[in-house]
Amino acid sequence: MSNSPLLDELSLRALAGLRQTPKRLPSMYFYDDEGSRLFQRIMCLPGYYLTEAEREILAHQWPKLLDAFTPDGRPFELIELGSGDGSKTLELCAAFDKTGVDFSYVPVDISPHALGSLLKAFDWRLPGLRVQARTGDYFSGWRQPGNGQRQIVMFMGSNLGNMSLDEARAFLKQIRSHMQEGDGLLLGLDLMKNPHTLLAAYNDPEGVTAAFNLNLLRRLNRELGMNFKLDRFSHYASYSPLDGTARSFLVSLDKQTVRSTRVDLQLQFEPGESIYTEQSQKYSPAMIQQLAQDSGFAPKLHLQDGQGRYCVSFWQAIQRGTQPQNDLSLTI
Ligand code: AVJ
Repeated sequence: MSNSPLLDELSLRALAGLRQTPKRLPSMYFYDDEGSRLFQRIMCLPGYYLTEAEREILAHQWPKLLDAFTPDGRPFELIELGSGDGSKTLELCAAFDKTGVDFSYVPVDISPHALGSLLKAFDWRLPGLRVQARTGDYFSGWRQPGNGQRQIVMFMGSNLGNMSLDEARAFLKQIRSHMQEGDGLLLGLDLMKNPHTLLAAYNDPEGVTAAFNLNLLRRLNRELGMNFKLDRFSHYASYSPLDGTARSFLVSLDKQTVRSTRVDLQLQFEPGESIYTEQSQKYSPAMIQQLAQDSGFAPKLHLQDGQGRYCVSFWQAIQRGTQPQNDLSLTI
């Protein structure tokens, strides 16, 4: 029962998290096949407004984005980190494409399966668009576009929210380090709002989010040889208006011991003890401004949906060491 040298990096991170106090799991661990299917269902839930709000912003306000991406009509490259199957970006690319602007699309994702579907859908709908899919790590294959094209990096779907503010800052700085001055970054970010609305998004009456959370235990049982009893844990979501953080937990309903047959791991749970499984950060306009400033960007556009629930924020990479031109204070 020693630690298998064959464990992949994600399993090792899961294992390390379970050994911490309090116990936790990396949010990437959600997305096995079943978890990805459950997340697709979450995006269709009436209470999970994020997907619909982001779609609305892109569908209604894309001309402002295009103008910010290429004020002079120069060709640009749109690189999307974590594109998935690209279904959310297809409409945006179709709208851009119709104007005749010259751009190419570079989706980057860890799932070759998702990128395969993406290529098919784009080829069907936008056969003239240059699409260059890249599988794997966000940063290892990064290259500059040819002949001085501006690069626009997209990180949508409130995915940044899974990171703590410190982690987000470090990640944004890493993105910045690959960009040239004047390049752009487009982020989809969820905004602070009525805590009841927020809680409902992470605690649906249909129980899909609970199933998504509990699927982590099923995965641990399968991949790490654990013996979690799924009915002895409960999904619990919380939101703190103080720091804008939604958190999800799996709470042990009894005193229990969980073991692995594959790795050296034995977990004790007291009644009410939890595994912290996810954070989903919500931002205020001031926090967004600060994040941009701390990571080498100047915010240029702040687009919200009609109900002010969600924002798509466009930042420009500024010269390192300069103070940003604070354009946003006027528009926020
Ligand atoms: C994919 C990280 C944006 O945090 O809102 C949805 C994942 N978790 N319901 C989010 C999620 C529970 C989602 N993100």
